[in-house]
Amino acid sequence: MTAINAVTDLSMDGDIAVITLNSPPVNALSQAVREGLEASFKQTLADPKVKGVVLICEGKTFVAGADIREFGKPRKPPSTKDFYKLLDASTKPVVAAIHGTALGGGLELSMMCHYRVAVPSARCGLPEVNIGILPGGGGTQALPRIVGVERALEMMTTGRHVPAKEAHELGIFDALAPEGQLRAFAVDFTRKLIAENKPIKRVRDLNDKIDEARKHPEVFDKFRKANARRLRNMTAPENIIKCVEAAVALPFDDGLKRETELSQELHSGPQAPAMRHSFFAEREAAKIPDVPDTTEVLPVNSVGIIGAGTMGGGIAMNFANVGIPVKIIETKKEALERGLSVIRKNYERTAQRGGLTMDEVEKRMKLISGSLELGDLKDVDLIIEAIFERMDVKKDVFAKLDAVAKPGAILATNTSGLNIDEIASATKRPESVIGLHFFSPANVMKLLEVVRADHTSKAIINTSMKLAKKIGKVAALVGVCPGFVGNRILRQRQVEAQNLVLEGAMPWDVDRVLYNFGFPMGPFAMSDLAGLDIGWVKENSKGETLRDVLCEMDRRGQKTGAGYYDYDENRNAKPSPVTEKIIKDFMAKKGVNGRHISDEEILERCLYPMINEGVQILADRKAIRSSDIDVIWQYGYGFPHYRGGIMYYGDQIGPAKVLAKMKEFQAQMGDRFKPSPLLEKIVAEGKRFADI
Ligand code: 3H9
Repeated sequence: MTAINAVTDLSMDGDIAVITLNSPPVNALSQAVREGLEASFKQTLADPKVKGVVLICEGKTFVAGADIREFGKPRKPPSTKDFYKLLDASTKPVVAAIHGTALGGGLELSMMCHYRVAVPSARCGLPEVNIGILPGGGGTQALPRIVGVERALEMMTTGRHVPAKEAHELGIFDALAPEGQLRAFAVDFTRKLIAENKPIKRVRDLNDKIDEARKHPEVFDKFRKANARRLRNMTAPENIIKCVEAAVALPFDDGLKRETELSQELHSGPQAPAMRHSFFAEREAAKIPDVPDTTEVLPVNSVGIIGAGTMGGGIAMNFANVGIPVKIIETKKEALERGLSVIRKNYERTAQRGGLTMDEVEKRMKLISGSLELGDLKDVDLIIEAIFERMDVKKDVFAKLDAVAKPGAILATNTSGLNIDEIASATKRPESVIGLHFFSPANVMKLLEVVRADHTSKAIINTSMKLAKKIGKVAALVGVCPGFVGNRILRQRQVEAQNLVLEGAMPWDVDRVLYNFGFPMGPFAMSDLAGLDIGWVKENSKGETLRDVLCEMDRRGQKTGAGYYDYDENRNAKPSPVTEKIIKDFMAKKGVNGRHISDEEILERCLYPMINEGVQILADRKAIRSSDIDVIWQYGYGFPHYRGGIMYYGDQIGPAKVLAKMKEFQAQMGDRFKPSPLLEKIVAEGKRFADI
């Protein structure tokens, strides 16, 4: 074995050269890796003793892409596109041997090689769109030549990780190797290519899939139209589509040039840095300063859930999905059966859409059992309480759990805002109590707020953060306060949305502004979807708020066919004259003369109080860093990723402007706009929210 540089080795297996990259954690294409690759390709391709080359990686993965940490800085040569020239000129076969993930620049590098073999557990994809850029290492020109235009557009605009079996069927991987035998398989594969005199397969020469699209140029506009809603406001997908148009219309090298231009456009725009921030924010959120990675992780091999309602059922699915058995406890047989049947229906719906086989549905359902006895949770490692939000009832449940659960079991509550210290006080083991706040629908939403109470042990915090990753969630650690971090900030927006409506804006005006900003829906559409009657009690309703009046009229949202909006039979929303009249009556009663409210004012009044609350949350030490708040709002509330998160957005506007506007609104409308003292302080010190 010869070391080419610190991250690249070269060894010979007979007449096959094996280039091995070893650059933890993910073998990203840092400058050192690019230099190592260039030197080893040059050396092996020029060496007459070498008949073929295998490129393989050490560690947990093949190359997972360009080194994102180098973005935004001047890039030094060689670039990955330089490898095209080397490999295209080669008369010896070069085979990429893939395990883990071949992503972005990693997959591009492998597509420059002449063949690709992979183990069945490998995945591949071009996920650049998720960081606001495009596959700029030739991927937009190479992939359509292998998988066809439509599939390439789908892969590159979703950034999906394609499993090995599918990649093999699509022709991305030429062969699948037995698990654990990748190197030997790849060397044999290369030897066989040579023995059988197989031609060198250069992606630039593949034309049949491109020819197909030349006959159907309408495919691009069809794709744009079909995906308009999903891709709205984002700049990267449109540039990706343009690159693929170039792949179809231009010779390969001209297509590469066009790709570089369109890639540079994205790198210098605002969305790429925002999405890069999101990428690192998500990974940073997993790090807890006083809970090092070396902290004990408790085994979680079984889970108990109290409550078979929508939340309990959704939470249960997360664990069954990763093979952890779950026992759901209910007080009544009918409620338990109803809950289990909803879970089954959810799985079956996924199966109908092709997301699961019926075998997998049955396997997962077998992992979920029900019981009416709390005592049946005596052996489980983690218990999550998911019943309705009443402190007295939760305390009662936790006192009972204390008597039943085994020593060391994690006792979690899914409360969305109650005081977890008080809940923990019902037990004799507050160190075992933690909040695991899932978001609805719990089997879909990616966010998990892990809520640290006063006495929660570090082992339980570490275990919860690791467990979140295992079940596919993005976790952020927050402190106990009403609404925790996400809902505490949401409250600001909800209050202001209501105020705007009582001053002259209509619900659909507020919704339109926030939708256009990039949220999946506005606050009123969201209330209609969730149900206006959540937390509404008929007996106590006195028609004092807009919501009271709507609920009293049985306009309780989408489920009743009307709420803030009117709905047709397909649940399409229409502005409602009924709601408009109620609002106008309210305003008349209060003597308010409605005025036109600009879109700018709507946006500022909804968003700036949220940013201000975020600052106060940091002052109260209820979130560790401002980027954790970004993660929470992106994954729990649909804040657009391409804007980097609510606090990052605040930094782009500038803390000084946020403060000035808050003061202006405070003077006009009162102390609900009172700036946080910390906001005043960071503006005085010329700092950013990210510095807090
Ligand atoms: C690209 O390729 C552009 C090209 O088209 C242009 C021409 C070449 N760079 O996620 P994890 C770090 S754009 C730098 O917790 P997992 C990450 O920050 C790129 N660092 O592990 C973390 O560091 P730390 C296209 C990276 O096992 C550590 O690795 N590729 C990169 O859950 C572990 O990460 C992508 O977008 C990187 N590319 O998941 C793939 N990737 O420990 C992005 C990771 O200090 N990466 N790190 O916090 C991923 O999707 C996941 O990291 C992966 C592993 C699935 C690979």
